Amino acid sequence: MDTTESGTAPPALGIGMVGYAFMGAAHSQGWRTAGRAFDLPLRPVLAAVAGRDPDAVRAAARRHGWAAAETDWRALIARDDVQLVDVCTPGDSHAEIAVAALEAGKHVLCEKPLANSVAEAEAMAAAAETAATRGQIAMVGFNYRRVPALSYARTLIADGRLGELRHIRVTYLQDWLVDRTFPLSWRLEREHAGSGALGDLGAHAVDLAQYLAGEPLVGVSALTETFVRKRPLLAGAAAGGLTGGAGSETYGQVTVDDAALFTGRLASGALASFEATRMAAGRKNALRLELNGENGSLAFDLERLNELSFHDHTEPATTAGFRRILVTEPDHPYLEGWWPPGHGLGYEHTFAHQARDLVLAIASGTAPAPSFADGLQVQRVLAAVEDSARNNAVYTPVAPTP
Ligand code: SOE
Repeated sequence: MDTTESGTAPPALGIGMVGYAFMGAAHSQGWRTAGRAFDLPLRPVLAAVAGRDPDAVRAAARRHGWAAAETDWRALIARDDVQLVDVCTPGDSHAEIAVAALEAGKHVLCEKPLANSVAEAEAMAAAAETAATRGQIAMVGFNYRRVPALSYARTLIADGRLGELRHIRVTYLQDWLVDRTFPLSWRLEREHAGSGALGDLGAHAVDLAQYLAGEPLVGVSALTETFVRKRPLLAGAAAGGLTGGAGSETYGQVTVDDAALFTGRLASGALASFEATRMAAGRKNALRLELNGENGSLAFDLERLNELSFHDHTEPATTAGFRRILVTEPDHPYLEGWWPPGHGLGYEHTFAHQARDLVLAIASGTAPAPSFADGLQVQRVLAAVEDSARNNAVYTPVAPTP
């Protein structure tokens, strides 16, 4: 819908997106649908997309509905019809693009993890803080906060339905790297991706744990591993996404982790455990969470994302137990924009919800969540995990006395 109930179109908010692979496609979908599903005070307009390859960026613009294509992200930022810059590039260019966009007076959405290092994330958070004094908004794209069931879980926890939290368990398992011949794409190179499963999947896990608990992690202890250390170099252009592209005969070094396992303590004293891997055969996008508190427990599985399991420990023990809440009621978060109860949402809707919330923050001038400061906090946890894994003291079992 391009008009309000009174028939006048809300003012346009021109979006310029940098990068157009998997995340670019997902963000495009979010920008295309947010203003149609939700009654927004500003109308997202897909003004221009930027990428280095002229033919590929023009094809992406056509496919995903962008009005124009640019081959230089600086030209995209400079456009008068772009008020918000959406950064969907690999992590090594997040800081440069986001800071330049903020300095040029634009609002910014940046994919997760915020950056490849704490130093970059600090610079981005500082730029966002300065820009906020000029009314600009900067948000980091932890889209899973916008799964209705997880948003609703946050409300239940904030309302005290779990009581004092004791445990948070998060596993995020994928399997697209099980195949040893999967080529050495940018996601496997530290200089481009910052880290491996840790930054790619562990960042979501950490953000969700902190978001749901409403408090930060204050300490971690970790193990990381790279199971396949050499992979074929890409024969041609990367296919983008998780499909790799053709590999050559020559092999190169994998410079990131394949898996990260860590424990953590939250500010309140609750204990958390995390597992992130792209090597769990059969697990496609298995982001699973469980939280246990004094008064109850909540569990969630991204592969069944319309559902939330809830156990209310204050109910009589004879009838208490985990029950399934179908999070598709009009009163559940974000559901007012979509289908009747039971008709279900999917992965792509989280990007429409993210776009909606960002537009609302811009229109009302309120601080966004997750902010760049939140992204920096996650980055600090990721760095602490890497430090811990590097320095980990390994205690061997005490040998039984004969
Ligand atoms: C790849 O592992 C990936 O696309 C992540 O980069 C995304 O953040 C996650 O949503 C799905 O998996």
